[in-house]
Amino acid sequence: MVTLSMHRSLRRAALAGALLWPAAAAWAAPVTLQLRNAAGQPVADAVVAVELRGRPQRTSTAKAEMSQRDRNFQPPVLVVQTGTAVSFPNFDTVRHHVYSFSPVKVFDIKLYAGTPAEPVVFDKPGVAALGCNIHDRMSAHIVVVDTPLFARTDARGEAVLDLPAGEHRLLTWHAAQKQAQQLQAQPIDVTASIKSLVVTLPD
Ligand SMILES: [Cu+2]
Repeated sequence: MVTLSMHRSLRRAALAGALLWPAAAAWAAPVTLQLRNAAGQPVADAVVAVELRGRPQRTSTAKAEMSQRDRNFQPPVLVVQTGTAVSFPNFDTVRHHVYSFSPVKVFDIKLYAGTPAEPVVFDKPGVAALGCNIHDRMSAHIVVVDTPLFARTDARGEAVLDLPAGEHRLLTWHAAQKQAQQLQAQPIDVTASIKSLVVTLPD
């Protein structure tokens, strides 16, 4: 027997389901991506990003930080969505002069202490190599992707992304690859039941 209150809650659930349907169509589940080089070894500090078919996604609100501490960039690799405003706080007592000559974003923050007032907006996808005019050995990369689905691999070469089932475009980047300023694309097929995927990185 269906009581009135059951009826109501069923109707509410149906209504909520209907409202949520567009999100449900892209129903996502966590998938562990295990990045390996050609020799089968795990690759740490690599970037993985997944573009859903034909849907480049930019942001106008995301913020991120590439800090300087102990005369090093932290993190060594920062991955952000296209449109992200990146600030460059300096936690050292010395001044830094951070720059990029990479076509994806050419910029130059002249000698500064503390946090420069204006963040740098990374408005094109690609890879920016950073340096410091004062400290030659300081280097880092900012990897910019047209998707909110991105991560950096941990010490075991793994990263977890919430992925909907389907055929997607997987983008990867790591510091040792031959084409230093280009993400590499390969197709991936995510099935509904998949929990992990081994990804072999191109050279
Ligand atoms: Cu410096």
